[in-house]
Amino acid sequence: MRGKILPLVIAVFAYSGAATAEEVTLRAISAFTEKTTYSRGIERFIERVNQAGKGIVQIDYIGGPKAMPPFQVGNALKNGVVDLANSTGAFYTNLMPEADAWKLTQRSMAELRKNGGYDFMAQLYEQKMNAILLARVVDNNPFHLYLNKRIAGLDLTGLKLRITPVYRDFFQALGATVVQTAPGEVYTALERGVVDGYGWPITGIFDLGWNERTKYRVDPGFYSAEVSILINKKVWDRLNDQQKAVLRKAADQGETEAASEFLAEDARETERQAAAGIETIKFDPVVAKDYYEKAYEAGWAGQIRQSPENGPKLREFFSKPK
Ligand code: 173
Repeated sequence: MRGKILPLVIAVFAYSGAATAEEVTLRAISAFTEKTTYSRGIERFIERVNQAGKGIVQIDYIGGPKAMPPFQVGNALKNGVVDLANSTGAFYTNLMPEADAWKLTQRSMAELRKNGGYDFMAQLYEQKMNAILLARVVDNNPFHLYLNKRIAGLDLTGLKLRITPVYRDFFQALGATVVQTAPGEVYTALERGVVDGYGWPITGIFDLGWNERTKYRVDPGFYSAEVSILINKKVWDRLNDQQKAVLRKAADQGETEAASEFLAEDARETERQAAAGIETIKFDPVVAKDYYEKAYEAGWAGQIRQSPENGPKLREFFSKPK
């Protein structure tokens, strides 16, 4: 008797396991403050997944920098401490210097997914981050230099600026002294006069109240801010096709809408800054061109210095011929 029942019991369990795969819950974290501009992409992604993924896949949002310092998010994702992360390449250059090259893209993600640029980066994400980049949820969003002291030209000598790796090579090339901080420390640094200005994209300076401590924005903007949703590769590989499809769909939607939404938001925030009394420092066209070109020269030189092998290839994929 026993010899017959046991195999049957095992067979039934094995079958039910395969037919009704259990709902999986993934843990997500953001390197940016909850409910601010640069967490919006993942927060929307989570809403969509939790809606479409009932009984299939759910996401538990741990939150932003209160839960984990922003510069540690990349490591946590790599090591599987979290399953999903919202971050920008500049915040995990310690693991993958090439990730900061997203800022230098002059092509759309749709183009990069076709021209091999995305695939090339995907290999590096797998090797160095143990990750898959599911979606770039910030695009068409230039960076700017914000100041509390006037400048007349391209010489930033004597100015101390808050940076991340995004701006380091460029601002130093113009003579500035730089100090790296997480976004959460910018307000206090401005308030105490520890810095004379900071780098940040065109959107989001109102999120943490920096508008109160900002006199000038320098135009033109440069580069293209990148924030992306990453998933740990081992976690991804363990998901079934249905679970992957739910995540993919929400990710694709996020990447597609980011490109157009940010264009509109850039314009709105530019007006909002002017209305808040932030003055624009505008160079004449020749100087402006020089400033803009120096940004890319310094940015690519930095990439190539940090990765002599991959830097030049990324430049091929990401740049538009002049
Ligand atoms: O300035 C920053 O903290 C930074 O590097 C960044 C990158 C992408 C979006 C917003 C900020």
